[in-house]
Amino acid sequence: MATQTLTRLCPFCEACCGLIVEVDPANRQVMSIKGDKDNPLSQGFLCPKSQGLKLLDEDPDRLRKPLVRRGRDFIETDLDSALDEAASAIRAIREKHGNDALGLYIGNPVAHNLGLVIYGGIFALTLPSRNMGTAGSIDHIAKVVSSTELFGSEALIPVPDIDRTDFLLVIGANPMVSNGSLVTAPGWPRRLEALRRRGGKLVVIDPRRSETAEVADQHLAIRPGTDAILLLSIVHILFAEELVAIGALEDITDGVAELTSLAEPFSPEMVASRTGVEAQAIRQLARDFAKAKSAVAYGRIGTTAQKFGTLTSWLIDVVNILTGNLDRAGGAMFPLPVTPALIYNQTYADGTAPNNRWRSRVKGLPEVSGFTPVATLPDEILTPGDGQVRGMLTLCGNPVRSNPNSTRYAEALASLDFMASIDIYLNETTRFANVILPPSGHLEQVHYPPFSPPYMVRSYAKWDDAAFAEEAPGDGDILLQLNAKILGVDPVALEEQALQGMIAQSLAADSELASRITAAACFEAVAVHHGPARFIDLLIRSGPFGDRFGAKPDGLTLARLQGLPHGIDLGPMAPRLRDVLATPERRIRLVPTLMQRGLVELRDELKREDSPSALLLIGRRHLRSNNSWMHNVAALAKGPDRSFLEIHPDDARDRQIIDGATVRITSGKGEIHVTARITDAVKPGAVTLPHGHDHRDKGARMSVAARMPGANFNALTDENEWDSLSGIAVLNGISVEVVALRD
Ligand SMILES: Nc1nc2c(c(=O)[nH]1)N[C@H]1C(S)=C(S)[C@@H](COP(=O)(O)OP(=O)(O)OC[C@H]3O[C@@H](n4cnc5c(=O)[nH]c(N)nc54)[C@H](O)[C@@H]3O)O[C@H]1N2
Ligand SMILES: Nc1nc2c(c(=O)[nH]1)N[C@H]1C(S)=C(S)[C@@H](COP(=O)(O)OP(=O)(O)OC[C@H]3O[C@@H](n4cnc5c(=O)[nH]c(N)nc54)[C@H](O)[C@@H]3O)O[C@H]1N2
Ligand code: SF4
Ligand SMILES: [Mo]
Repeated sequence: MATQTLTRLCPFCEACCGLIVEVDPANRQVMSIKGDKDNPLSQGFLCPKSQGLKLLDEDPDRLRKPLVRRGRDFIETDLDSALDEAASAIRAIREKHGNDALGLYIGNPVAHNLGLVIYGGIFALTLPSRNMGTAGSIDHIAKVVSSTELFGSEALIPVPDIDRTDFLLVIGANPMVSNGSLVTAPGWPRRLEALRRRGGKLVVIDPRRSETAEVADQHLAIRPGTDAILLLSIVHILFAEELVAIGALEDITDGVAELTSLAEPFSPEMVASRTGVEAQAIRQLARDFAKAKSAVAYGRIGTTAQKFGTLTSWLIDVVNILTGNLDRAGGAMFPLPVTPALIYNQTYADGTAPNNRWRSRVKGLPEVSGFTPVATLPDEILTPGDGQVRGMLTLCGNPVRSNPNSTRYAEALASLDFMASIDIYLNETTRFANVILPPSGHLEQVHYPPFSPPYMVRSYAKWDDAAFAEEAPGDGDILLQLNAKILGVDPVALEEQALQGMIAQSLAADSELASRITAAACFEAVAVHHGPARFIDLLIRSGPFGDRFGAKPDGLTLARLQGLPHGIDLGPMAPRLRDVLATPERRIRLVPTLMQRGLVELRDELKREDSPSALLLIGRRHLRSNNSWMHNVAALAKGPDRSFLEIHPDDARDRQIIDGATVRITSGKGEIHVTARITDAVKPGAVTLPHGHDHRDKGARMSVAARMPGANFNALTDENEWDSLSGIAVLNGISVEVVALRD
């Protein structure tokens, strides 16, 4: 047995950890997966999910052959027949009912799959529909909209410089478990330890004493959904105590006076009872943050997938700006990526923001970056009329677990004329498909993280060739073939046309490059590679670290990157906002018009009273889980029930709930039964539960996951609750009643 040792970036989350993978290529076997100590970014860190690279392949339930529906059953078939069946059904729908009748659901793992990102772009361009959406709309688009309004571009999302900051304020994120999102900094435990060792401070604002709060200097337990008013109060204090010092960006920042008066009413005393955080603690936090040598506020899903997601995302950056911490070392910075953002990368054009340009047909949710919020796709499917969705394609998505009111999502999918899925499992969602197209394993595909470069705390790149010969086409290849079949064109021609389009775009935006190289020569240069690699070569070479097609002979090319087993570290973030600011007036808009609208809604919300018996349900993540999947891998799924409700002792006592009791949780949308665990880690009035559980649906084929205890969080969430500025779904701060079940 001849084994080989190769390096790989883990494709399972945004951390992009470097792995050492020992394989036996002849037998297509993975012997071991370890952290790569020589990877400059991750330095040996890895989490248990990394083992999925081996275990997912070995899972007998993982689909290996395409499935097509025949009555109630699926039968296996060959890829060509399955693609033909899908293509002709989709073509028929588009011809009969129009472009918008085909919906596209782009799930989270797409963000980690190069082929799907590149060919997904081609699909969206050549088969346009208003009913395309991404998991971003149940995840982070509130931040996308806030960055667009502040800085003019979706691609300008500031990243916390955690390796150099003196004060890290984490709001609604739990990177000790999630490993970070919208920031690629593998190894949070080591990095947070380093922060403390250099005398820095970590403060966490979270309704739950999370694993990150456990290692923090201070934890402020906030009432769910009230971050925006807490942040407004911090802004109030910064002005009242003359702590505002914008520094280097002052001359390009508008709206300071306006902000002063907007924040005026939000004294800490005024917001204390609503947020559940004492006035003195808010005041001290504002002072500590402002006085730290460098400081950065960072927020994630607890601040985005909530009622005031855009306002909260905006205010986080406002605090960074007012304290002089935007675009400086130790603050919130804009990474210089080796390859640019490939999704959510639009900027203001002719004075118009790349969002809100149109609204969804049925409920009027705003578009962002050309995408409709996925949570409203069931409305588009179930509501008759012009533009009704009749067919769906899902890419790595499980909306029947991940989206609000998932019960209705299932009903909607069941009512479709046709559905196809590119997925590795027959699960809660794909069971509604007519055709399921499974890709080859991860190690049979090349890997380059398409989504993460703009969020890396150091400019970094690594390319992974396939470890095993391909036994079936990869995800991207399947999508390209489907795309070509729907259009009735040759896939090679379709891809080349797209590559030529990207080259033309690059040259049009880069006069220096265009003055030296023709599109044809550029094409020839990158065409030495195959498939999506050609697109990446183009982006690397024309990018800030590239060889600029000969002008910088020492610069990076894909070929050079292929020879670097641990990738290449091209240095820390450096100030750059001045050069890339993309608002029409090339200035920072401290108070964008959109936010003023949001503030009116926020003031109305302050007047609303909750039912006295209601509790506010928020999410929780588990280290060995990945949203709604990886639950069929026994080694990751084993262990005690994780799908329990965390409830504070006071709330449990009021409801006569004892530890370990089964409780019923009800919302306006549904009910579930789970075990209650009493803990003071959660704030009174709040309860926590992980999402993505319960895999017992009839027709799914996940034998391990089906035995895993758990209930579906999103049976409770409401599809009619969204952040009006971005359309992001409200997944945190759900009003629920909890009662003990007596059987
Ligand atoms: N192990 C593991 N890692 C993952 C994932 C996974 O499922 N498992 N999923 C990946 C994905 S897709 C993403 S997007 C990231 C998410 O990355 P994170 O956002 O870091 O993930 P969470 O652990 O959900 O942390 C959100 C925190 O917000 C808190 N919270 C909830 N509501 C509020 C609120 O109203 N205000 C405040 N201040 N806090 C609130 C919760 O208590 C929780 O601690 O994680 C990624 N990494
Ligand atoms: N209540 C609540 N709901 C949430 C969240 C929350 O915090 N609370 N978090 C939200 C967030 S941040 C996200 S990102 C979404 C995620 O929601 P989705 O993107 O809808 O789905 P996932 O749960 O990530 O499931 C991924 C799907 O992709 C398939 N898959 C995995 N790997 C591959 C692959 O390599 N190729 C192919 N073809 N298929 C693959 C899996 O089988 C599964 O069907 O959930 C959201 N939903
Ligand atoms: S944190 Fe875990 S899942 Fe994420 S990239 Fe690293 S090893 Fe993979
Ligand atoms: Mo996510």
